[in-house]
Amino acid sequence: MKTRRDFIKISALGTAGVAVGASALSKVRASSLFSFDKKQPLDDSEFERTPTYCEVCFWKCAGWTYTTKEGDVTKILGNEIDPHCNGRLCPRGTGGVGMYTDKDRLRTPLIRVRKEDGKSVFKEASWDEALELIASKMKEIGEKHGPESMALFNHGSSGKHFGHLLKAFGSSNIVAPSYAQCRGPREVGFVATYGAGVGSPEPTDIRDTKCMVLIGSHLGENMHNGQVQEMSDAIDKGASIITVDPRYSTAASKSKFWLPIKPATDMALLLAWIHVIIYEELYDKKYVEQYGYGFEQLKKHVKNMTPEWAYGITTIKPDVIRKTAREMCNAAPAVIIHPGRHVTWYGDDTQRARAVAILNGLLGAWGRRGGFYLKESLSLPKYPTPKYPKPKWDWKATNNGKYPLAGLSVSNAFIDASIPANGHEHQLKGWIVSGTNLPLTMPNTPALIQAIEALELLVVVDTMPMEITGYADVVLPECTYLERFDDIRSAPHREPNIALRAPAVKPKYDSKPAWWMAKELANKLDLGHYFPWDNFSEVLDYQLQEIGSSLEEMMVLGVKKFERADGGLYLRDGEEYEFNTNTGKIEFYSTELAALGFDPMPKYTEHPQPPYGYYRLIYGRAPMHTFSRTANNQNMVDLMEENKLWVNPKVANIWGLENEQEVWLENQDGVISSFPIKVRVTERIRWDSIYMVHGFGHSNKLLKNAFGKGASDSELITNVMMDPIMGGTGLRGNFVTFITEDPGKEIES
Ligand SMILES: Nc1nc2c(c(=O)[nH]1)N[C@H]1C(S)=C(S)[C@@H](COP(=O)(O)OP(=O)(O)OC[C@H]3O[C@@H](n4cnc5c(=O)[nH]c(N)nc54)[C@H](O)[C@@H]3O)O[C@H]1N2
Ligand SMILES: Nc1nc2c(c(=O)[nH]1)N[C@H]1C(S)=C(S)[C@@H](COP(=O)(O)OP(=O)(O)OC[C@H]3O[C@@H](n4cnc5c(=O)[nH]c(N)nc54)[C@H](O)[C@@H]3O)O[C@H]1N2
Ligand code: SF4
Ligand SMILES: [Mo]
Repeated sequence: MKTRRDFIKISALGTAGVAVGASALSKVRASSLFSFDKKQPLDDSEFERTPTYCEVCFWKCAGWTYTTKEGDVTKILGNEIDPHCNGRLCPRGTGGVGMYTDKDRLRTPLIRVRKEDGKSVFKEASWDEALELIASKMKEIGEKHGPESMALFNHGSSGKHFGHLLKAFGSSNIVAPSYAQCRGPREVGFVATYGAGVGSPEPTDIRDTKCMVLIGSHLGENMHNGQVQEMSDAIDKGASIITVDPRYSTAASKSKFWLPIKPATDMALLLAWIHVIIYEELYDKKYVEQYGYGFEQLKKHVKNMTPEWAYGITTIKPDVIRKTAREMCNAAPAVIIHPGRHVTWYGDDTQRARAVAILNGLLGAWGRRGGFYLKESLSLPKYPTPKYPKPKWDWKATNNGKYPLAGLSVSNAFIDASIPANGHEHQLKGWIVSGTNLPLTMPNTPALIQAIEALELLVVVDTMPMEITGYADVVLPECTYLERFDDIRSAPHREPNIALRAPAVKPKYDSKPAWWMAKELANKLDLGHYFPWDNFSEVLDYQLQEIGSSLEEMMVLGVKKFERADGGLYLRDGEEYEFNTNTGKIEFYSTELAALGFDPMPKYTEHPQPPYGYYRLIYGRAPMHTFSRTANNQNMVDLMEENKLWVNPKVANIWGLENEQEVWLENQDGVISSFPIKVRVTERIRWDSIYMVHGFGHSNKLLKNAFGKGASDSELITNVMMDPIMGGTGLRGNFVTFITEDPGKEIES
């Protein structure tokens, strides 16, 4: 029998530095190499089932929480009709039960009483006491500095409830690191090209693709469910995968071509591909002529960007660059140059996303079967509440005149605007933080700490005692997603669809749902009229009735699909289509970037390479963990307890490093990792880089499973390569060296 671990076991190939053809492994059915829960639904006579959508990551698969008649959660299974998961959850989704059963959960509100040796000492408090304190502090901040100086940092469903509260209070300063530390540059790059962002789930038509190019996008380890399932199916149907990654990823092991690129040089490869496709006249002429703008400028621009030019930069051989370009063209338009998701790498990320968007455009992939489908979602009516007051300033002011194309607020700019010494005209004085563990999420920890120390109020809403809760003035324990209602999930897909999350069990301990906290806080802030419901289920029922469903129906269905309203899933041959850009066309030459003084077409910029004795720090995902949020979950710990440091054998030889040996890392700025990490010597990583899975190295001792396990990439990321176009923080310009003796660093917790 296959165990969950089997699918990530891939034998190491001694091929670092060259492109490889199809390995024996890729002949194995791909679907058997990815692990999903395929168990049949439980017998309904013994169990009750309640609809939910998953909160272990933000793919938000819909499923069912099964409970015994006694009210114990036994299992979570996927909803068969959900297009995000097709009835199968990933290991983290089924393991979500562990979030509910975690013994280390926050149990009661906490108020900080003092700091001892820089560490917070909390006392337990009643809800009334904790909320009263927050409300009085918020009022004080509002009166002293204006309501706009309160900000919300959030990730996930709970943030929506606090967002509503904050807007009612008079501030629209709401931010999520999933923009400027994640997919922001991709959205901006695609908007500049197609007038539309990519969004989530990505409208990549993977199931029907004939060729998919993954550029540092490691689907399979990046376990976004529907995409990974479709990729398995596409491989089984003979699609070729081209993976560009300095590391032999799971995806690389299933690829026809693996291009072990020198990190930070992807732009040169992309430009060389564009060169080949244009100069070998392999692009989609009809499509480019009908929909494209600026083709001639692009052609001139890439004239000298030959595969030979790119070889010297990327270490990818010219014939491999040509071969892979032709591979894409042979499949076009059923081809996807995947836009990636976490794309804040080197500071020119919007421009790299532009190059990806342009390449897709040349191949006619946008709006085509096997390329990108035209997504559609249902917009839900808003529950009637009073109009929000108009803030005097908003998040754009926190950018201090920078990042003109930021489409959403920029978390690092919020941090800058919270540090008084930066002298911003518009400063932030209080934060509510919900569902984001900033110390393990934001680069440049010293700036984060400086900002936190200057705040007049820091409220943290979380389910677990995390690194961020340690800094709070007030901690509010949220119940897990299995214990609460949240907003309806209405995500864009091939067909519009909605999913319901309802509580399967009562909240454990003294934890509460975010909607309740926001409402109670509103009452104390004299804003109760913005929350005219006793239970959030009333809001949901209202919204559902308005679209011809009901809470009752959705409790039975869990997921409901709707007909498309907006035309076809794909562009029809020669169909008129106006893109939402200045020219109404796909802009190979961006008029918007040009008008703002940025390069209208992407250019290769040389980025620093590691100094002697240092290696580039790169990181990524493991299929059984989500960032730092699963590190303490027993179900996930059973599958992977800590991260390891991938080191190339050549490097291990030079340093005399052995498998399982513990090392500490020191970065270019002298920052030393708080914890050691065990070495894993492997050919699967280039010699100029080291790799670790993000989300480990927890320093909060209250996390009994996670404390001190593995190392944190975040604390070593002190050099941030800023994207001037939209404020993204490039995280991959940090270099580390090894320390083999315990440096005796003191750990704060
Ligand atoms: N160094 C480095 N930094 C990164 C990344 C990286 O790979 N390396 N990745 C980046 C990316 S792509 C992203 S999207 C961001 C994501 O980073 P974050 O925005 O921080 O998101 P998570 O890690 O999911 O958030 C974790 C927090 O949410 C809490 N939580 C879990 N469930 C709930 C809940 O139901 N309610 C509440 N209130 N809290 C809950 C967890 O306990 C934990 O404290 O990080 C970015 N930062
Ligand atoms: N299991 C799991 N799945 C997840 C998540 C999770 O936490 N856990 N998080 C989700 C989220 S929010 C996001 S944003 C995505 C992120 O996932 P993706 O967008 O797919 O990937 P990244 O984390 O950016 O990329 C990691 C890969 O980039 C490679 N890499 C590093 N440097 C370079 C370089 O210079 N060039 C190239 N070509 N490659 C490079 C690394 O070796 C690694 O394989 O994953 C999502 N899926
Ligand atoms: S991909 Fe996995 S963790 Fe993410 S929402 Fe789906 S089941 Fe949950
Ligand atoms: Mo992300």
